[in-house]
Amino acid sequence: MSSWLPCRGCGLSEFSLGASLWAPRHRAVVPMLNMGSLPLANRLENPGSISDKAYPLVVYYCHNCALIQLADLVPRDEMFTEYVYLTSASKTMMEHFDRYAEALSNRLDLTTRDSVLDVGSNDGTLLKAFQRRGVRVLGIEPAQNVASIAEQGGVPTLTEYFDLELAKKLEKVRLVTANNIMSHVGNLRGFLATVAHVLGPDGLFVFEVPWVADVIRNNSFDMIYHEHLTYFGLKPLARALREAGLFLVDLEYYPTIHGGTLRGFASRSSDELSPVVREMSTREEKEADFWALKDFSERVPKLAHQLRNMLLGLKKEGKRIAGYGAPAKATILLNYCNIGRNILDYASDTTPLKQGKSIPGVRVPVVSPQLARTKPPDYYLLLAWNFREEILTKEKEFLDKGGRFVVPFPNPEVVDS
Ligand code: JHZ
Repeated sequence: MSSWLPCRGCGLSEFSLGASLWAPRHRAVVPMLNMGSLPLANRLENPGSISDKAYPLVVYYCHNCALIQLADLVPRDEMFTEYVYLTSASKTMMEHFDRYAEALSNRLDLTTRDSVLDVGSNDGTLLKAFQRRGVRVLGIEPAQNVASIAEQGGVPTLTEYFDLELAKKLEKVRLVTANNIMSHVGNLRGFLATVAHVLGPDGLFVFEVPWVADVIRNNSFDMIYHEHLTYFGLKPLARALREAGLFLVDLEYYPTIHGGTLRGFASRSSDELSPVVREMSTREEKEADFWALKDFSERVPKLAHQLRNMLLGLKKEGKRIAGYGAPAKATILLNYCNIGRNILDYASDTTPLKQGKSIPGVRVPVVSPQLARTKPPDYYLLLAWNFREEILTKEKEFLDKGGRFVVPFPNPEVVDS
């Protein structure tokens, strides 16, 4: 474990690690929320090789550029060499990325002469959607197992990290995409400079990031994990892009994707700046600042107690409870709230790569939905809460038979038919 000293957004190197946690100190990066030591979110454990490894998880705020971030870095190979998250695991995301490719193909009038480079291309879901529209594609994906799934599906993929050395070998492209990647990048300034390097003169950089204003508003503290090094608000985001010679010219907002996602559009010129950027920045102003983060940090432990007590109450009534989904964020929710096998019988997940393993720390086994259906619980804790609509629709029969869901955010609530 190492510490990244300068602020990931503006490069400020003054860290104030101690004493007064809340004093808004000028021009320093300060710790705001200490979540203790927690396991890596996506490191599901194989039976027989339980490690219980945990790493500190502390959220910092930069008083210079307002970027919310982690400072302690877990070596990236520990997190990304083998990955269990597949974009194609949900219908919602498949449809989202299909619409994404359609919108971008139309916006840029992409033809067979154009190429799209997708950084962190995962199983190739987005690039396949571009291929269906006749565009040339290349994926960059460091996780070997996930990159092979993309390759097998016909998506050319380099199993590499995206850095300047690699970018120098690539041709300039019309469109660079990076979805749910920028939060994972240790050297954000270097990453953005690399994007600028590979982008053609009239190129567009399009990216998606979870919006920190939504994390704060929805209380979804389980979005904080070691992989997510940066929690983007608009002001620090626009600033970091500018320093790489890119301008945030447009924004779209997807409230139901990962609990609230921003799609940003950046180009080399600010000529086509959309008024939406200013409107959203004004809207965000007080939602992702020091005080909003401070209030959130105070709410988090209380919410964790509330959720645990609610589940313990159900257990006392003799109810059987299981987890629905085994997303990365479940590792954080369950470990931080101390919800273990005494509360959850199992977590059901559709991803074959996750089944047969267990959620680290709490050791809750992950089973297939088919197996779960043979031992249905009375209550499902909705760990994949970002797919609430998709899941509640899919589980109509469970609900109709009297089954219930506990939805953890924004405040724990029980949902029935
Ligand atoms: P899901 C991912 O986090 C990974 P995760 C990543 N680190 C990131 O940055 C964030 O997204 C933003 C399952 N499921 O998408 C499939 C069912 O079992 O919330 C998935 O394993 N049944 C890149 O892991 C999990 O739930 C279903 O009906 O938190 C959802 O994972 C559905 C719809 C899903 O991402």
